[in-house]
Amino acid sequence: MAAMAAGLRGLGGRFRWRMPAVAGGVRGAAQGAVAAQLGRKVAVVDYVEPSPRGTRWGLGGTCVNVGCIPKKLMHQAALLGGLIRDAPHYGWEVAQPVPHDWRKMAEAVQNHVKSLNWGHRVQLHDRKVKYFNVKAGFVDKHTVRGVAKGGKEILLSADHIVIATGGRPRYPAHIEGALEYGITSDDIFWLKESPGKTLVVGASYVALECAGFLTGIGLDVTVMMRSIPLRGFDQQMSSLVTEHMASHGTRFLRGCTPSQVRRLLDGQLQVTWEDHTTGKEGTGTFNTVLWAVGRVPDTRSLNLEKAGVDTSPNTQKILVDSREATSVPHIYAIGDVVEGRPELTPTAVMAGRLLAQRLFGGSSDLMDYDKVPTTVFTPLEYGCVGLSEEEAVARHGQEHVEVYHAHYKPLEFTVPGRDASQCYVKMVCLREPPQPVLGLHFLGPNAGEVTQGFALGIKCGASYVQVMQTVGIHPTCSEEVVKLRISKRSGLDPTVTGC
Ligand code: FAD
Ligand code: NA7
Repeated sequence: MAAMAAGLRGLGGRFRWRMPAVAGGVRGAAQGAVAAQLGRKVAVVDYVEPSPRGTRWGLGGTCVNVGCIPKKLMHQAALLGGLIRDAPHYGWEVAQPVPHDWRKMAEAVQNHVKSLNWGHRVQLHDRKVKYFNVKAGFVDKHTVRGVAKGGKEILLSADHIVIATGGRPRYPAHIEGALEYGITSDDIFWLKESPGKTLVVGASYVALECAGFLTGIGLDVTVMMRSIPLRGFDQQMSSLVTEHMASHGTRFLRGCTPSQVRRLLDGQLQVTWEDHTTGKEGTGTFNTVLWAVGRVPDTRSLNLEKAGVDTSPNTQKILVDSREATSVPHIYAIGDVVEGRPELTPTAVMAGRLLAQRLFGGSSDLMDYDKVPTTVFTPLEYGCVGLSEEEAVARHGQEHVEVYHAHYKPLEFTVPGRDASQCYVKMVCLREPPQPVLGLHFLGPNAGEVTQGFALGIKCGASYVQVMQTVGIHPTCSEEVVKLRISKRSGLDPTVTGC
């Protein structure tokens, strides 16, 4: 949690802080830092409860320690494997196969994360934000108790409080052996030894990204998917993502759910599952079982009821209004802990910054959660902004939606003869001229970079006509977007034959 403080006095062996505001989690810290820049005294309260496997980490929250940063670096390690395989075609004399050393990769990634932990501390110090490494819970509407690892307590009181305590991976507690033998994304990036042959359970963002980089560094990886891949994303794109992964070595067990995990005498994990298509039971042995079956909001120790903060009965996430205010007007919540918000770092950061500016900077600007771009960092990256084709049709009706699309071959794939079957782009537009763009979906190399650029135009209300008036950069994959001439309705073949 982070706090904006206005004075400090001792209180019977404890410290009591009196502040204009208290915020929680690392986005609370960022928000606190902005508030500090706006002339407020700020303290940040952040505490990491070790994972059930005992993994712990430093300041910076999920993104820095067990999310975006280590994930993207391990994704990069996997991409490098592909480039090494391409290299001989470009004249590099690289003896194949090149072995991968998990220990070296993990150590390098972990060292970078530790440097970021330190950077966060320095930044808070430089901005005169007081940091407390304590677990926070409400005492009442204006007071938070923080308990340090050794049991020492502090009390923080404030006029405004911001909760940004994020979420943690969910364990399927009903599955025998799940908690005892499985790990989650809270552990994978901090393993000292290679996870070896891995079963990833789940088929969303975290599951496919982890399965992707583990396969990419040469491990035997199986994804157990109970229904569809990437729920909530465009389903045509999601199918192409898994098709690409399957053609590059990731195994998929579709329509299956695990029922038991046992440790065998040789240390391997035996997993039993139900195959809902055949009605039969299946078993397999793995070195590691990675649960990626969703995340739960981290509100366990907050004692929200003592402050009167309402949560959703279904998700236990905190309910807020458009100003990020909870049911208690001076208590705010931002980031993953909030109901209905995208679970993404930049939205949490921006929501926090805008909140600080509204509270202390005289601003009235609200966070706009519409047309937030994102990218799934699977081996072939999938970037998107705006509506999926399904959402567009549901909102506007099939008759009013025009979808332009193309299969394309990245130039860099040609020399090594890489298969580009899944490189695909589609733009979902309203049919009525000038055909405003409702959504852009891009599957291919550097999708994050491509999507970020187009997100600006789409956020500003760009139309299909304007995108077609945009001059491409040749030869890039991005230019495929400004060359989209074939609509699905036309029935023409969307295969682009090359530059
Ligand atoms: P968090 O970053 O989770 O921070 C909450 C902090 O509060 C934590 O440090 C926690 O320990 C602390 N805390 C909790 N309870 C208490 C308490 N009672 N007292 C004190 N402190 C407490 N997003 C992207 O945008 N791009 C990506 O590529 C991406 N990749 C991801 C990959 C993975 C594997 C995962 C798991 C997530 C990924 N995300 C990604 C999502 C992103 O990490 C989150 O959306 C983001 O971290 C949310 O920020 P937050 O501040 O809401 O919460
Ligand atoms: P998500 O997006 O909530 O996805 C959870 C996945 O796990 C999804 O594929 C589920 O399938 C599957 N699931 C859930 N419960 C089970 C059980 N019991 N057995 C098998 N499979 C299951 O969570 P993520 O962790 O991937 O991502 C959360 C956010 O973190 C994401 O938005 C990123 O921004 C970062 P379903 O589709 O429900 O059938």
